[in-house]
Parts: sequence; structure tokens; C-alpha cells
Amino acid sequence: MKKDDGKIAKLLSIVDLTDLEPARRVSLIGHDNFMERRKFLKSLLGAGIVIGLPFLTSCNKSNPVSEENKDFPLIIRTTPSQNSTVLLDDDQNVEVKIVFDHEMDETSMLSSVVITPQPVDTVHVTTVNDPTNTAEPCTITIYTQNNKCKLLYSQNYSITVKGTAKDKKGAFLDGNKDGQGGDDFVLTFTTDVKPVWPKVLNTVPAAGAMVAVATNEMNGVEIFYNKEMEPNSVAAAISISPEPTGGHVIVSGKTNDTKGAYKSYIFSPNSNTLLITPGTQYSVTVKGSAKDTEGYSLDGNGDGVNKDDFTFGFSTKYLPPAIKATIPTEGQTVELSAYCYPIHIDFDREMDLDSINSALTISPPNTSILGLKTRMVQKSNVYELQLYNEEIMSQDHVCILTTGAKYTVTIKGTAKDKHGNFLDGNNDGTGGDDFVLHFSTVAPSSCSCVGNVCSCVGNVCSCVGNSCSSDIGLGCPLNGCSGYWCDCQSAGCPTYRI
Ligand SMILES: [Ca+2]
Ligand SMILES: [Ca+2]
Ligand SMILES: [Ca+2]
Repeated sequence: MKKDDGKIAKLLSIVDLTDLEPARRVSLIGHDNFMERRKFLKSLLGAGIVIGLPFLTSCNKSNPVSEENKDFPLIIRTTPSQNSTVLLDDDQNVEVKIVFDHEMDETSMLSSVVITPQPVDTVHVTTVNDPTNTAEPCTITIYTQNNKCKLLYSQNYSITVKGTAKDKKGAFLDGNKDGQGGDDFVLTFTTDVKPVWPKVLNTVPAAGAMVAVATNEMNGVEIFYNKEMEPNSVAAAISISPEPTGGHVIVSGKTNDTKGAYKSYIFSPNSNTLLITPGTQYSVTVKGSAKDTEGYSLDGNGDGVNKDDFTFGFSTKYLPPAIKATIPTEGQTVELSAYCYPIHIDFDREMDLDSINSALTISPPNTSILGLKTRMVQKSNVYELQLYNEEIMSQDHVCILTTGAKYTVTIKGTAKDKHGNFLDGNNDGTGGDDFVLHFSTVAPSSCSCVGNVCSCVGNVCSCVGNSCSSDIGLGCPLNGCSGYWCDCQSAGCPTYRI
């Protein structure tokens, strides 16, 4: 090192070093051994010996370091960048880092960094020197906790690194990059307005709703949000208790649903519905850890502070089984041209057939020698109770209905579904009462016959001899119909009947 030019080494104090080992007796005077002295003094401090340090003063106050240190440290990069607008994260935090082109003195850095307005929490500064990283040998982190700085929304911040910050060699910061050290660097940035937290707008079923089901399944649970949610965080945040039968699956995303733009849907695996147990109170929670696609956490209770849970509950119960439709319809007059006629009663769910058979009466009674039979057939959205005599004759018709009669079919309220719920015969929402169906029968209006061939227009008719007759009480004796009832469909006398 050169001798100082215009600089004066000033010794403030000294201790008697004669008790130390000769090798460690190093002169405390003179610049040539300055670095060696620093090392030595450090060891003295480590040994509990307190001494005064010499410091350098300058005749030229604008250039407070020795001229051999013209290589003043510069700030080469900042996070946030200069004059930027900063989005604070979920915790109102932002990462603040300042990168220097020199290794910097940690101690000087502690007193050189000032942030205004002052954050609510205590500000810390950590200096990390990395001599192996020649591009960015020193980075300081300014933080309040977890390496991030908690700031306020909608504020103009400035972070000053004073010109008193110095590098490892003692050269002071050239904050304004004019080639001279000892002046401040100022980073200014603005924090953005408070973000809109994600929250739950509504749910289906609604909170506190009673869900009445015909079976052990209901539509999946829908949760609608004000913002698009990040599916994985939402899936991890949603729970339903008790666990639905066979577990549950959650999907989240955009929707065309008029109920909301963004939703989560909870349903059962291998189903679009949710398998539940009627008579159960369910609770659904979306934890505050659910995040939107911007990374902001849920404001579950909607109070403007995020990171709290949303919870709602609903109950389930069985609806009593109900009848959705019948053939014939209530009060219908049936043109009984075919001797037989279908009687169908559609239930909203599968019924216990034994209980129906015990509860079923038809008046006047069916007198077919084949006896009256019943069965339940699953259709698209109903279970159809079919009354019939003999399947091979006519798929599902009840025969020997009398023309000109008034029929009454009754199913008592003792009929029940597979879960033991009694029939709601009068469809008032409460089970245990009778269902009654009335209809009348009349003879067919007309049909025509050519030779032995019956042809009917609009109606099905029976044939007697060579003529068509509406008298279904007689047989068709000719042309293979002898002894049998027959009816003609679109043409001919095609179907035998016992
Ligand atoms: Ca400068
Ligand atoms: Ca909240
Ligand atoms: Ca009822």
C-alpha cells in the first residue's frame, strides 16, 4: 500500500502489549500493517482486551477514503426495482434485496440502511458476502421476518443506503455513481393497493339447508367463489365431515353456471353425485390456506382479513317415496279395444315389491285365470310398477278388464321403498298414506274387416268370424283364431290370446 497522501492516521488509544507473545506484537501504528492490525485487534477483542482503533480522517470530506481505494462500491441491482409498484404477498410482505459489486462490511451496513416510512415491525439487515460470485459478491436482505419485509398497502417507500456503508477494504458507497464514495443510494417504490381476497359467495346446498333425497345420493356440493381458485390448494383445504360414502373428489375451476363464475365441486368417485347417508348432519370446511390463482389466501369469514376458514353445514333426510305418473292417468276413460290394457305406476325410486303386493288392490278385481302379477322395471328416472297377467301374451297388460266399468287401484301407505320409507300416497311430503287411482273402461269405437283379415284404424279390435267386432266378450273362431282371443294390430289377426 502507498503511504497516505494527505491522510492522517490517528491513534486514539493503545494498550501495553508486552505481555503478549512476541509474534503477536504487531505495530499498531502505520498504514502498511493496517489489515494485519485489524486481524490482530480482532483477536484482542476475542481475548477480551479492549483497545481503541485508529481511524482515518480526510482533508477532503467529499472523498473520505484513501485514494488507493478509488474503486468505490456500487449498488448494481435491487429488488424491488427502482420506482416500481410492488404487489405485497398474502402477509403484506415483499422481498427486499440490494446487490453490491463489492464485498461489504457487515457492521457498517447495519447502521447504513434506513427505510421510510418505518415498517411496523423491527427491521433487520443481513449481509451475505460471496467472494466466489464475482458478478454479485454482496447481497443485503432487508426484512422484518422470514426474510421478507412487512409493509403497508398503497405507500411510497424509500430505502436509503447511506454513504457510510463501506466495503471490506473500507471504501465508502458511491450511492449516486459519480465515481466518488460517501454518498447515499435511495431506492424508491410504491406498494400496490390491498388485493381482493378470495372468498366464498354461496354454496349449494345453502348453509343450514335440509337436503331431502329419494336414495342415498344427492347432487354434489358446490362452493362458489369471487375469484378463480388454485385447484391444488383448494383440494387440500376442503374437508367434509362425516366422510361421504366411498370418499370424495374435488374439482375447482371456471364454470358456465349462472350460480357463479368459479366453483369447487365435491362429489363421489365414479359418480357425478355425492353418496351420503340420509339423516346426517354434514359439515364442509374450506380452510384459509385455500389460495386463488394469484396466490392470495381465502378470507373465509369475509371480514376483510384473509387466511381464515369458511365453514357451512347441511342436513340430509329421506323423502318418502312418491308416485310420479300412471297409466292410465287419474280419471282417464280407457277405450278397451284390446281386451287387455297396461297398468303402470311410476315411483321415484325402487320400491320393496313384497310390501307393494301386500298393499295393492284393484276393484273390480282382476279375474284372469293366470292371476295378477306385479314387477318393478327401472326406467330412465323412475321405477315402474307393472301389473300384468301373462307375459308371453302381451308384454305387460292386464287382461279381462271389463268394458263399461269403473276401476279403482289402491296402494296402501304400508308400501315402502328399499330403505323402509313408507309411501307418500297423497304426495304431501309425508309418508304412510294411500295412493288411489281411478279410471273407467269403454268399448272401442270402430274397426273394419276384409275377409278374414282384421284391419283397424286408430283402434285395436277383436275379430269374430269374418267381421270385426267391438264385442270383446266373444272369440275369433275362424282361421286359426278358434278358441282364442285375438286382436289385430296394424293389419291381420296376428296375436293369439288365451
Ligand atoms: Ca458518489
Ligand atoms: Ca377473514
Ligand atoms: Ca302423504
